[in-house]
Amino acid sequence: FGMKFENILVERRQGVGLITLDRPQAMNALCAALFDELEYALDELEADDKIGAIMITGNDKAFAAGADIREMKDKTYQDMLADSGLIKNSARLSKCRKPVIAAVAGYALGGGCELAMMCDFIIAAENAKFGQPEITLGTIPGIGGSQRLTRLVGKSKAMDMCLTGRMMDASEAERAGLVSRVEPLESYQQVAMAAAQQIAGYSKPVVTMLKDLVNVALETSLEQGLNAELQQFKATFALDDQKEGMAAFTEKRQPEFKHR
Ligand code: CO8
Repeated sequence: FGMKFENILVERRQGVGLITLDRPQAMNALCAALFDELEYALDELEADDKIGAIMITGNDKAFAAGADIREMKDKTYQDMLADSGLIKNSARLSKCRKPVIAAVAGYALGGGCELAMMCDFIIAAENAKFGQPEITLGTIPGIGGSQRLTRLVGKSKAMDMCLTGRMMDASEAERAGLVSRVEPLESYQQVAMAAAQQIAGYSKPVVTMLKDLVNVALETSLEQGLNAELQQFKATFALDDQKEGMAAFTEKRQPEFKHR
C-alpha cells in the first residue's frame, strides 16, 4: 500500500482484504485521519482484481466507540458545514462495490454502529454492544444511525435506541435483524474471514449483481425489484461462469470461475 497507515491495519488474505481498526487506546474512536486511511484502503482493495471481498473488524473490546469526541467537541456549525475532513469520506464504505463484512466485538457505538451498518452484513461476537448514544452528548447520529438502523430493525426499536441512547447486546441485535450471526469471541473473526473467503471464491460479476440487487430491495417497490432481479438472473446466462458453475455441478466437481 502506498499510504502509511497509523489508525488501521490492512492486509490481503486469499482474495480477502482485511481492514482492522487500530486505535485501541481510544476504543477505536473514528478520527478524521482514520476515515482518510479507510478511504484510501478501500480505493486500493476495490481496484485490486484479486480481492473478491472485504472484512472490517476491530479488537475484542471495541469495533469502534463512535466518532472521536475529543476531535469533534469544539467544532462550530460553520466547521461542520465546511466539511473539514470529518464527514467528507465517512460514507466511502457504503459505496464499496465489493461485499464488505463487519466482524464486531465489544462496542459499536455512534459512528461505530453506523460504520458497521454501512457493511453488507454484520457478524457479531457474543460480547458485542450496539448503540446510538449521540443523544447523550447533545447531538444526533450523522452517518446513518437514524436511517439505516430504522430500515434494519424497524421504527419501534430504532426510536428506542436513538432516543434513549441505550445499548443492545448481541442476542437482541440478532433477534432484531441488525446482525446476521452471533459467534463466540474466540472465533467470530475466523467465521467472518471464512464467509469473506467463501464469497471471494465465487464469480465476481455474479457477486456484484447480487449485492446490488439486495440493495435494490431497500430502495424500490417489490414489483420493480423483482423485475430487476429477473433481468439480472437472465443476464448471468451470458457469463462463462454460469456455464462453468452448472457444468461443475453435473460433473460432480468444484467450479473454476473465470470472472467473466
Ligand atoms: N471518542 C474519543 N475517545 C473515546 C471515545 C470516543 N467516541 N470512546 C472512548 N474513548 C476513549 C476514552 O476517552 C478513553 O480515553 P482515556 O483513556 O484517554 O481517558 C479510552 O477511549 C477508553 O474509554 P473508557 O475509559 O471510557 O472505557 P470504558 O470501558 O469505561 O467505556 C465506552 C467504554 C462505554 C465505549 C465509553 O468509552 C463511551 O461511552 N464512549 C463514547 C461512546 C459515544 O458516545 N459514542 C458516540 C460518539 S458521537 C458519534 O459517533 C457521532 C457520529 C456522527 C457522524 C460522524 C461523522 C464522521
